[in-house]
Amino acid sequence: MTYQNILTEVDGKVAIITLNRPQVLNAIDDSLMDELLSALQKFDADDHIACMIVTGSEKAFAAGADVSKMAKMGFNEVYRQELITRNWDQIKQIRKPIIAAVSGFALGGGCELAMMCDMIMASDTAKFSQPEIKLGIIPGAGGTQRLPRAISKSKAMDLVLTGRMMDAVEAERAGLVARIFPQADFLKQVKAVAHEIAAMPLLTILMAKESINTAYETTLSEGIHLERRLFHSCFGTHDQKEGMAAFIEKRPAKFTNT
Ligand code: CO8
Repeated sequence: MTYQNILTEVDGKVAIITLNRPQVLNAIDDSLMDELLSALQKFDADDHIACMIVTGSEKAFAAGADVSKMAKMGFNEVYRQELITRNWDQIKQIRKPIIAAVSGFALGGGCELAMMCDMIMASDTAKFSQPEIKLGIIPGAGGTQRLPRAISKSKAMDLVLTGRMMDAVEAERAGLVARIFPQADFLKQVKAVAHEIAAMPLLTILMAKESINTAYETTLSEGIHLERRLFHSCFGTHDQKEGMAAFIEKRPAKFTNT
């Protein structure tokens, strides 16, 4: 697939997908989402890749859904054709970790896209908001569901009902953002984290992601049951033997993803 709205790059075991609609601050439309999903699926199936980064420009991760396209839409077509959000749920099927590297604006659908990734790394310029209410709509790609889980009901209400922006420090304090890096070497720092993850045993990476994400979908006892089963499954991998032998022999582990 030739991409018009994203750029892709591979750096060792890390794939970087850059949203690329600079003229509209990476506003998200269906074709951008089609391409993003296609690239994520391609890297997920690629045995040479272990971790993915989704990023935007220095000014904007993504300034939300494309308002000029949405402004022309009516209830009949958006509802009947599942416009705007039709393929978002498929991102959940990606099994390898995805880091959202957010610099500048992550607004509306941009904030929701970042929250669909497995963790958010922010530059010190990042700004998050769900400004939909100012346009007469509510968040439509998980904002009202993932924000309360990430940052509490009270803070989610504050953001969704006022549409105000939250800076990187507030977002990190609230639990939305994992780490903040200075803008000057932001992507370099996020790539270093991605390489650190990618050096871990792949089967174990996949099991850890699956187990953590299950915490959002199920009861505590069912989640703990799944975790126990996956934990036991780790003992069937070569990399568990290697990781523990390397620890005992005081040498670096050589993982083979088996
Ligand atoms: N859609 C379309 N065009 C946009 C968008 C957008 N979301 N955001 C910015 N642009 C365009 C501007 O219209 C402008 O175009 P032009 O140069 O032709 O006038 C260009 O990008 C640059 O923007 P600004 O001149 O406004 O730049 P500023 O630095 O002055 O301001 C802001 C930056 C604060 C980000 C401002 O552009 C802004 O407020 N943007 C809109 C933010 C917004 O309301 N986002 C929420 C959209 S609704 C939504 O996301 C619903 C999600 C539903 C589910 C998810 C589906 C994908």
